[in-house]
Amino acid sequence: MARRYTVVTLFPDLVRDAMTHGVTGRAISRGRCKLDFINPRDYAGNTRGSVDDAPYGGGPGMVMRVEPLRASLDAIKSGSPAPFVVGLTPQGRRLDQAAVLDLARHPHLVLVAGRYEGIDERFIERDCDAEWSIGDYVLSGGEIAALVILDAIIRTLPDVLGDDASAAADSFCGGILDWPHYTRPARIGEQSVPDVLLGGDHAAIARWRRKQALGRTWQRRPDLLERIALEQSDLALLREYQREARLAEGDATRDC
Ligand code: 6GU
Repeated sequence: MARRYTVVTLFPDLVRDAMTHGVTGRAISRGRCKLDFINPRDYAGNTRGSVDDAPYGGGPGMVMRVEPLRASLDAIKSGSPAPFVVGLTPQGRRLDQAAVLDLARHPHLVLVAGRYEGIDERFIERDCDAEWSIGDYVLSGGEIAALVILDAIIRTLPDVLGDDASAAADSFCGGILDWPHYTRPARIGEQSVPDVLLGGDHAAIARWRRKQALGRTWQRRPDLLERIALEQSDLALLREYQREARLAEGDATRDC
């Protein structure tokens, strides 16, 4: 069965339009997944008619009301097996590739994009199965977070990427960064492609790539390396990279 994704949002067009491009657009048009939308404004009810209200306790901004969100979920749930409901707010756990792979297992995922100052906590508490954030910065709403999450999930689905190996080789699959990539021409001014990539020795190329991936992770994201146990062969490659990096740094200092 194709995966189903429902976004609860006040701005369905924003999310729909962005999803029509590239990998996600193709996945949808080929029926690998289904994307639909619910606008809480359509469920605002006739008591107040608005989707937001002032915060209890005072302070700036408005808070999204429980009833339109709850009615939105009721509209989705009628008929289908229970979906997994995710609230998107900066207060959620921070998304990473492991979380993406976990979310990708659900046949039906509902992403609730918050707007205004926040969502009434009772909706998060009672109606959401999880609360996720996409990083330590504040967005004006959860729509862009929903796009990020959907893009990340959909590219992991079977038969979505042209070459399944390219999903497996992505940065973070295996917990480290990707190696550097090059294409023609082999030389642009004084910038040339590393010789090993031009040679056709596939074992040497694989070794060079692994070493670059490990080395760049060590330089740029040491926090990632702390979370994984490296095999002896990887440790040896990383030591080699570190030795070369220190030599290059020594050369640079001498040049100054
Ligand atoms: Cl999910 N929502 C908002 N509004 N801001 C964010 C976020 C989500 N994740 C990071 N910043």
